[in-house]
Amino acid sequence: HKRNIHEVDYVTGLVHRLYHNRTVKVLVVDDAAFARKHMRNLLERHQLSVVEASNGWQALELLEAHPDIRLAVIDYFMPRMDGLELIGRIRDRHPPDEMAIIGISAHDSGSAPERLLKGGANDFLAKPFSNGEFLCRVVRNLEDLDYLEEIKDAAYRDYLTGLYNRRYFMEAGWKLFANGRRGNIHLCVALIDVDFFKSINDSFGHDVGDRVLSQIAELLQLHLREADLVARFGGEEFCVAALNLGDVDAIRLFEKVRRLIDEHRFQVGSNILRVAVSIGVCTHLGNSLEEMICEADRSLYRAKHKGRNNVVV
Ligand code: GH3
Ligand code: MG
Ligand code: MG
Ligand code: MG
Repeated sequence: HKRNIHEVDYVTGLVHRLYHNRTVKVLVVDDAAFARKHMRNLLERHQLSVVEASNGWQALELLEAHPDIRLAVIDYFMPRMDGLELIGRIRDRHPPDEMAIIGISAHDSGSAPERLLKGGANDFLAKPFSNGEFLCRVVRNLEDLDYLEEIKDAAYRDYLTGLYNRRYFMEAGWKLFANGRRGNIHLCVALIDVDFFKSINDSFGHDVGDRVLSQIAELLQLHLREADLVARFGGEEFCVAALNLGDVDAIRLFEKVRRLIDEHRFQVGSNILRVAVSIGVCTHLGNSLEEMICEADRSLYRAKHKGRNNVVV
């Protein structure tokens, strides 16, 4: 049994490396109870957490109840709703870079592999499969999701502050704007620029400046709502798309943000610094997101000219 032990070590090692301290949930969908049990045993032996469905409807319910399911292993031949139809329904809500699907069917099931893959499965496994191949495919598909997440983070996040970057802001903000146009949400856009930031760099060094920017990012994230979109737009400039605030509430919110930063003591090493920001806000939905940002920028310009450390709408 040496080979088996090696397989187990390989997979356990990968699962451990990928998911130490996290449980990863796998959905197993098969109308045959013995097949579900077999897959559950294999997955649980490697610290993966398993939810089981014996048909498509149950699978869809479980996906609603467990939004953290990362991978679904789905049998092709099932009564009423087959694996192909189920995959189609899952893909309406869960793209393949967020949830992986492995389709399975008997090795002699004709075009099933091709249909499952075209229908949205990330991978295919023919029955009967060895324990080793099953586990390797599970782990490889989970690993690919992790790689994609890393790549997306690198593309969409700012390295220094961990906030979203301008690219993400424009993509996600565009969707918010479209929602605003449909009347589903109210959107306002604010640009926040640090006052006299160059002098912080000049007096204390670039490193200290970096730490101040990171702390401002933390303050923004802490005090804006989760649904609000916060991004680092450029050097010492941040952009916020805030949802569902009336004009008065928007002014109040950004006035609060301004005051918060003004009153905050930024501790960097042995230095304790005070920093202020100017904020320009656009509270009415323009013709485009870009137009709203321009409007916020004009307000920001006025805020600077009025003497900085203030909010202009
Ligand atoms: P104002 O009140 O008019 O906004 O003055 P300011 O000094 O903040 O504006 P200015 O545009 O003249 O300078 C911005 C400075 O921000 C210059 C640049 O070196 C600094 N900066 C941009 N990105 C970074 C960064 O990532 N880290 C650090 N430490 N400084 C940065
Ligand atoms: Mg079946
Ligand atoms: Mg500035
Ligand atoms: Mg600036």
